[in-house]
Amino acid sequence: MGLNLTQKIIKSHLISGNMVTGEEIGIKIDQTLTQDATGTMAYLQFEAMGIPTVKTELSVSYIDHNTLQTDYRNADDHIFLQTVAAKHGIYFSRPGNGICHQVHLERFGKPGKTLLGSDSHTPTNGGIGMLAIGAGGLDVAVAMAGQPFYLPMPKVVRVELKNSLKPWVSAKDVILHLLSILTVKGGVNKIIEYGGEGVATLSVPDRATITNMGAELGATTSIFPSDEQTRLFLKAQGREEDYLPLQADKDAKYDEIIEIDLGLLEPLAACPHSPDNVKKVKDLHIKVDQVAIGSCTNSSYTDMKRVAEILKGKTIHPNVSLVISCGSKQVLAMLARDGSLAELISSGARILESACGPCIGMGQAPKSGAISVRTFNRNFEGRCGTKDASVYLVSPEVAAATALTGQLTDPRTLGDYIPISLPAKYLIDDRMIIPPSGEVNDIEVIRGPNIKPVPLGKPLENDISLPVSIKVGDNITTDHIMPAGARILPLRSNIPAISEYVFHSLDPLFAQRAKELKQSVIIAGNNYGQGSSREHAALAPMYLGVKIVIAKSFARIHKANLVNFGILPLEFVNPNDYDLISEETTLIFTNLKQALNSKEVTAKIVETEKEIKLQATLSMRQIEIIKKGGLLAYSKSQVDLL
Ligand code: MIC
Ligand code: SF4
Repeated sequence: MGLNLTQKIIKSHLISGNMVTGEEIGIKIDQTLTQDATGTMAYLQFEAMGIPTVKTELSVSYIDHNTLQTDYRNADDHIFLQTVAAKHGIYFSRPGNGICHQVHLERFGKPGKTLLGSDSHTPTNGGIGMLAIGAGGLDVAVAMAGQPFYLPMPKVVRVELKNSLKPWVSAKDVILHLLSILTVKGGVNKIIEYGGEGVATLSVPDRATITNMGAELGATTSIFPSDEQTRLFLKAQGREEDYLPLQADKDAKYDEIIEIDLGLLEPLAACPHSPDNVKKVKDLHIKVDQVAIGSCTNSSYTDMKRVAEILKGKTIHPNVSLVISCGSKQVLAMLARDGSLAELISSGARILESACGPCIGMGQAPKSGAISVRTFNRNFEGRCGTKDASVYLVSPEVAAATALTGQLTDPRTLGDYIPISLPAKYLIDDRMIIPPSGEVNDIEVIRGPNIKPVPLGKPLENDISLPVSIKVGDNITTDHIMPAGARILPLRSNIPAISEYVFHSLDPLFAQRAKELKQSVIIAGNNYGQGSSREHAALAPMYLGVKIVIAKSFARIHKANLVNFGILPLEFVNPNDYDLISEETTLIFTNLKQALNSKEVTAKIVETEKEIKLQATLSMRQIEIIKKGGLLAYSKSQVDLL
C-alpha cells in the first residue's frame, strides 16, 4: 500500500513506536528553531542538560517577538540568547532580521526534513514540504540534545484542492474557509496534507500562509508536497541544491478527505474573537479604525508588493491608521530597492521593524472599542493590547482595500487584478544571521538580572486534596492563561514575576488566590490551552501550585507542556460532570499513582461526596514523567539509571 507524505517523512525519521493512529511515536528532529519569548527558557533548560553543542543538523535562535526594548530586561534577553547560541553551536538571527517562520522559510527550510520549533506557527515551513511541528521550549531543548520528539501518531487529513483561485482571492481565504469547516478544534491530533491539481497553482509563500494558520485548527502540522513551485522558490533563494521532490503515493490512504474548489472561494474575514468565526467580506459593512499588515502569516515579498501596488499613488482613509511590518529584512530590503517602500510610505502607511509587533500586542494597540483589520492569524480577545477592540483577520488584498476606503472592503471592487509573481531571484544577504563559532570554550554566556533559574516541578503525591482555583469555559487560549503584550513579555525569563499575571484578563485575583490555596486544581471546558506554544502557560501555574487540570478536552501543545512541568492533565469521562464542580469545590484524589497505571482516576467532591470519573489520555512514558514531577526530573532519573 502506498504512503501519504506525512507517513513518508515520519517513516524515515521514526525512532520508536509504530505508525498506528493514536500510538505514541518518537521521531528524529533534523532542525530546531526558537524565538526570544520562548527561547530564554528553552536554552536555560538546554544548559541544564550539560550538553556542549547541539546534536541537530541545524538549530536557529531568532529574535522577533520582543524588540521594543523599553528597559534593560529585553536587551538582556537578547544578549543572553546571542551568547548562549554561540556557545552551543546555534545560528543566531539578530533582532531586525525578521520573524522566525518567514526567515526560516527563506533561508533554512528543506523539503523532507523535520523541524521542531518553540512556537505554534512552526508549521509555516510545511509550505516547503517539511514536517514542521510546534512544541514547548523544553521539548525543543530535548530535541537539540539529540533526543527524539514524542507525539501521538496523528490522523492524516487530505485536503484536495481543485481548480485555481479567482482574481483578488488569495491563500488566506483558503485557510479561512478550512477554519470555517473544521473550527479551532477540528485539527487536534491531525496532520493536514494538501494535494490535488490546485496545489501547483499556489507558490511557496501562498502555501506557507495556509500551513501557518493550520495552527489555528489545532492541527499537529500541515504540509504541502515539494514540486516545481518548491524548486522555483528554492532557486530564487539561491538554494536549489536543497530541493527534493516529494509527493504522496497515488494509492496513499487518508483518515479523512476534504475537497475545496479554489475557484468557488471569495474574500473572507475571521470575525471577533475567534479565527473560525468566518464570514464573506462582501456581507460585512463595518467602519474600520486600524489596518495592520504583516505577521508570520502574510508578510512575504509577494504579499507586500501586492499591497504596495494597490496603495500606489493613493492616500489611506483619514480615519484609518495603517501599520505595516515586513516578515523579514529580505522582504523589507527588496521593497526598498524596487520602490515599493516609497509607495507604502507615501500612501500614509506607518512602517514598523520586521518583527511580530502588533500581532502579540507589542505596540500599536488600537483605540478603545476599535475595529482593527489585520492580515494576522489570531484575533483572541485582548491579544492586540486593547481589551474591548474587535479584530478581523483577512488577506493582504482585503486589508489594503480597507485601508483606502475606511471600511471592510471586498478587493474585487478595486477593478483590474494586479498579478504579482514570485521574483526570479530574492535578495540574498545573510549578514544578520551569525553562524555558530568554532571556539565555543572561550565564550562567556551573559546573564542579566532578569534571567532567573527555571523552577522545577515536584513529584506527584499519591493522596491529595485540591481546592478548585478557577473554573473556565471552552476554547480558553494560552493568551488567557498567560497573556503576552508589551507589559508582560519582558518577564518571560522570570517565572516568579510573570506568574502574577496568570489568568489576569479573566480573574485578576487568580495568582493571589492560587498562592493562598498553596495547591489547587483548574477546571476547564473543551480545547483548553489552544493557541500558542508558550510553556509559561504551564510553568507559571505550576509555580503557583496548580497540580492537576481537569478539562473536557485539551489542545495538543498545551497538554504536552503540562506534562513536561509535572501538572497532570485529566479529561472528564462524562463531560456533564463539569457541571457538578464549582469554584467552591474541593476534590480528593486517593491512590493516584496506581490509578494512573490504568489511566482511570476517580475524584471525590468533598462537599457533595459525589464521585467523578476521569481519564488520563497519556502514554506510559508521560505518566512516568508526571510521577517524577516533570520532564527535566524524568530525564535526569533516566540518566541516573544508566
Ligand atoms: C503567538 O503567536 O501566540 C506566539 C507569541 O508566537 C506564541 C509563542 C509565545 O507565546 O511566545 C506561539 O504561537 O507559540
Ligand atoms: Fe509572531 Fe504573531 Fe507569528 Fe506568533 S503569530 S510568531 S506573535 S507574528
